[in-house]
Amino acid sequence: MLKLLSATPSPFARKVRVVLLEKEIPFELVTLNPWNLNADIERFNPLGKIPVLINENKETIYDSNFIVEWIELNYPTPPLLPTDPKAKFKAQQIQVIADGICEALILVFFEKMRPDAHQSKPWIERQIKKISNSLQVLEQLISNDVFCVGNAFSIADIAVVSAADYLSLRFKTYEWRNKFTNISRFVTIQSDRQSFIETMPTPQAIEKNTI
Ligand SMILES: N[C@@H](CCC(=O)N[C@@H](CS)C(=O)NCC(=O)O)C(=O)O
Repeated sequence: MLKLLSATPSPFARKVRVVLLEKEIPFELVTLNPWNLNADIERFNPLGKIPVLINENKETIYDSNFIVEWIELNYPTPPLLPTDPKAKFKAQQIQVIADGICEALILVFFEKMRPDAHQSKPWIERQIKKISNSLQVLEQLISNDVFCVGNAFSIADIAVVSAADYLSLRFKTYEWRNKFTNISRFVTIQSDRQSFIETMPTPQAIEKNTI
């Protein structure tokens, strides 16, 4: 059986969990905290990051985008990566932007965990600008349709919902829903989906002295 190393707040692991649920692929979920020093994820991924998928041959697959491609190749039904080149391009583009928002947000989150005197305000501002600019682009790319790309549920929808819910979890003061109403409407429409309900992000305690 496939095994997924995951963490409860992780938007990247969530994308993979949603893909596995949507395709009804049985898998063992192993929940870790990648930030804790004893998590020892390097055994599976030299980058020390989750998600990591371990397949039946004990091969380790990491980086959520690559995991999604691997799953799509091996479990094509239902398709979650469009096959039409233009649609695939748009879906991948949306995924890259949504993931980038999460990466910038992680940097803000950890910078803010430092004592005030050690925080770099320009660094935080730089990351927040990436988040705002990217949300602005997503706001344009997401029309008023139910799905981000064409008429089918895809990785683009999964990536946007994962990023948006992660913003709500980690950056409450940002109030993205007031600023980006297309994204907000889209996320509300999608929120009834069982795979999203089952994978709503929740915080994990991070040990002191981790960063
Ligand atoms: N590009 C990677 C990002 C994965 C990532 O940043 N994971 C975080 C958790 S949300 C992590 O494990 N961080 C631990 C670390 O950087 O040491 C992906 O898409 O899988």
